[in-house]
Amino acid sequence: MKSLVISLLVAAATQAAAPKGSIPPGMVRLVGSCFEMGADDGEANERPPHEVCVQGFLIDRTEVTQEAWGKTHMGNPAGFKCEKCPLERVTWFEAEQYCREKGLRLPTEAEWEYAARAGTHTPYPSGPYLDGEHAWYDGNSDGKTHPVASLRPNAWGLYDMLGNVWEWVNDGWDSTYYAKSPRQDPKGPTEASERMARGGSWYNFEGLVRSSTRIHYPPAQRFVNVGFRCARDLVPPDTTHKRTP
Ligand SMILES: [Ca+2]
Repeated sequence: MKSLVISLLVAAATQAAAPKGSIPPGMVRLVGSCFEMGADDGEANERPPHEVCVQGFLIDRTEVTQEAWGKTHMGNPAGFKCEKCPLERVTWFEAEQYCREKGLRLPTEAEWEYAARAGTHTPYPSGPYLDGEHAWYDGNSDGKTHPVASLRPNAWGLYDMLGNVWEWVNDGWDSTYYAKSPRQDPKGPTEASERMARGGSWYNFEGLVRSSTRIHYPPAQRFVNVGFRCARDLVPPDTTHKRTP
């Protein structure tokens, strides 16, 4: 527990030092750093844990809501209609298009896990166990999605990274990718028939609602527990790589 507390403090200090600038509303700027991606004690597809470094980037503070999506031309496919709740039943293609039309992009799988961990090395940002204060999962969701940011954020100010809805990321699925992933800004396999989603959802038990849990689906499929959030490169690039202890 002591090391977790230290990690959280270091992480918070690291991100607090991120220079301000023109950060778009609703986004958080994360400085670049290195971290251990994956886990030894999770599912086979989370192994091997491996060090990854990402450049600084911007990421949405919350999952994309139905209210935000409603301003587009694509209609609202959500199963749980609720303006402040995350959009779901969205395909990977639609999510990618939404981000792109806003000058954004889907986060890479590495960026997503870096943001979800917020400097922690434990299964959950809150430690070894999931608590009901940070994530909607089957133990507290009452079988539905909930308005974004209605629970507590992680140490870097990001809401619902775990739970509420799984989040499409840009990477494709390759069962051997973690064993050969580049250390610097991995972007996933160049060819893949399925896309990754991360973080677990309102429907899942706590064993799946972890920072390193990985799942993959055909990109044209819709699920009532899969949504997304967007990210963006920093301009100019932030190539700082401060190691998080
Ligand atoms: Ca989520």
